[in-house]
Amino acid sequence: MTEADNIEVFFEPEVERHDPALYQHEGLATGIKADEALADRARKMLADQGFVLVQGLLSASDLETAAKELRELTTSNHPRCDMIWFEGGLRHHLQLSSEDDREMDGKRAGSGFTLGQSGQQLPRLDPAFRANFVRKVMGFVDRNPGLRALAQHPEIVGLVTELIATSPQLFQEMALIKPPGGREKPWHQDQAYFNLPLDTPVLGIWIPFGSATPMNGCMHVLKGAHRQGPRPHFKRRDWQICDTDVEMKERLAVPMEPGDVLFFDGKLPHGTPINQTNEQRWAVQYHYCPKSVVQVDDAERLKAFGSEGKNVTC
Ligand SMILES: O=C(O)CCC(=O)C(=O)O
Repeated sequence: MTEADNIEVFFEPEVERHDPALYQHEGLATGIKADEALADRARKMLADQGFVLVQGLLSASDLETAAKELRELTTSNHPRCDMIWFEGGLRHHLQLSSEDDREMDGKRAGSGFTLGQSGQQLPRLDPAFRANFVRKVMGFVDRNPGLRALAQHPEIVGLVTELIATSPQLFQEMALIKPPGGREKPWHQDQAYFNLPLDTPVLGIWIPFGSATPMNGCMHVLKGAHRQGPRPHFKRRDWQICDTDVEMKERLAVPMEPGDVLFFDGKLPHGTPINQTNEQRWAVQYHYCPKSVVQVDDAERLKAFGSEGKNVTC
C-alpha cells in the first residue's frame, strides 16, 4: 500500500450485468443551444421534463485544465481528493474475498448502501494499471482549481441560480469514470442519497469530457417522472429503483458532446448502462441546493425512499 494521504478507498464488488432491455429507449433527449437557454425557457423545461440539456455551454478551454486534473486524480499515488472507488474488476488483483464485504459507509461517501470493502490507502499497484479500474472520485474541488472553476463557471452558476430560484451552494462533487466494460449505475433518484427535505430544489449537473453515447454509458432518463415524487429504492446492484419500476414510456437516452451540460432535478429517475466500448467515458457531476437548506436525518430520507417498512417488493 502507498503512504496514507487521508484518503478513503472503496473496493466495490463485481456488479451483476444488467438486462440490456433496461436501457432501450423511446428516443433521444432534445437539447437547446447555449444561446437559447434563457431562464424562463429552461425553468419550464426543468419543470415539465425534469432536465435541461444545454449544448455548447462550455468551451474546450473550460474543460482542458479540469480534464488534466481528473487524469491526475486517477493516476497519482497521492491524489488530491477525499475518496476513490474502484470497480469490482480490481478485486482479482488484490485477492479480496466477498466474504469480507460489508455495507460501505454511505454517510460520508454519499454512496448509499452497496456492499464492498474500504480502506485508508491506495493499493500498491502500477498507477497506470490501477487507473483502469477507477470508477468514482469525490471531494476534490477545494484542491483542484480547474475542477473548482467548472463548478463555479458563471454560465453554470447563473442557470443553476435561475433554476432553483435562489442562491445555490455546491454540496457535492464527483467524477464518474466508466472504464471499458465498466459497470452500470442503476436507475435511481439522486435525492434518495441526500438527507435533504423532500421539497428542496436539488439540481444535479452532469458534464462529459468526451462524447457520451448509449454505447459507452451516457445518461438515460425517465422524462417527466420527477413529478411523481420519490420512488422506493432497494439494495440490489446498488441503492436503486427496482428494475420492474423503470417504465419504457418517456425513457430517453441523452447523448452529449464535450461542452454540453445536463441540468436535472434531484427526483428525476436516471441511470447509465455498462460501457460497451474500448474507451473510458469521463464525466463530472456537481450537486447544488439552496444555501439556506437544513439537513434532515436518515430516518426522514428513508421514509420517502427506503423500501423497508413498506409493503413493496423488488
Ligand atoms: O455518470 C454515471 O455513470 C452515473 C452518475 C449518476 O447518475 C450518479 O452517480 O448519480
